[in-house]
Amino acid sequence: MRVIRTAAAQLGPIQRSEDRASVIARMIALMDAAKAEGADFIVYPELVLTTFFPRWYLEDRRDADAWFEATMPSAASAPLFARARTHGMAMTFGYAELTPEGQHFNTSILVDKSGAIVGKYRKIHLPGHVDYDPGRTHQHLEKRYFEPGDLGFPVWRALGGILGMCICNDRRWPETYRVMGLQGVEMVTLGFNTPSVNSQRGGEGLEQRLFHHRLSCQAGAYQNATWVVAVAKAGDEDGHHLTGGTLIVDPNGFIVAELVGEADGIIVHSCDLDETRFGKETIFDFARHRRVEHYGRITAQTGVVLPD
Ligand code: ING
Repeated sequence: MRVIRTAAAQLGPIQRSEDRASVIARMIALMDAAKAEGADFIVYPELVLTTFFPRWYLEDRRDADAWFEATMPSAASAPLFARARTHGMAMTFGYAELTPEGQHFNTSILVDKSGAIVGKYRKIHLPGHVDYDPGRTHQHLEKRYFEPGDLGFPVWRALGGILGMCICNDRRWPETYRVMGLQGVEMVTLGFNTPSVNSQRGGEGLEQRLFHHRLSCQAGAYQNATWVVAVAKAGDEDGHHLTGGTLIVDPNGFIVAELVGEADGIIVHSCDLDETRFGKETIFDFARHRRVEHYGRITAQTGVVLPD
């Protein structure tokens, strides 16, 4: 048994007017609740310190820097790191990273029980578009405000196992999980901000979005025999609704816990990393079953090459 008692900590809506101190206070309250349920690891959403700002078009991208963190821990998030150390609780959370060189990433960090940042991931699959798109019911400007991640899909030895991170749209791409699966990952954590309606297909509503969200997380977990912990920022932000769907998937692809509603809240589950062994040693024993000589297109091509 190698159990990580894991809390998935959903944040409800963060309005554009809400400041970081208020958000950090909400995150600390969730951490206290997780501690009370015996958690030793807490997973927070993507871009958790601010509203989901890629919905807002700004002519001058530099004006968006107000939503970024130039240091981490930042002054605003220091109380969260302090509380985590007090609780002896490891954590992950997502934020907008502005590097000293002036680069912009949609980033997630892994912080160990001592409060040290032991892992960093920068979102690779950026959805949306760069310029204002009048054809959309709402904007989704991640390609405007962020660069694609430059750290690959790393994993880290932490909390007695092998952990990895991805972010939101990454969960829809099988390559994300497989690259970590090929490194033996036993738990993938991810945060997400998912608009409840498709800005290009009005008929696609909340239930379809939640279906695709669960499908993506369950497939990634099953096909790589890993736990997946997916945590929403949910609810109505300045009139723009984000889905809930915070959930924990076991290494066989079964959802073992899902949070109902769109407010701040936690689900806590004892995730035994040894439950990954059966899948990794039988149906998804990559060394015995994969035939890489036939997979060339996956890295040779970016887009589709149609037959003659
Ligand atoms: N949000 C959405 C997500 O992947 C999206 C964007 C929604 C893409 C639905 C495709 C379909 O959940 C982020 N932040 O990636």
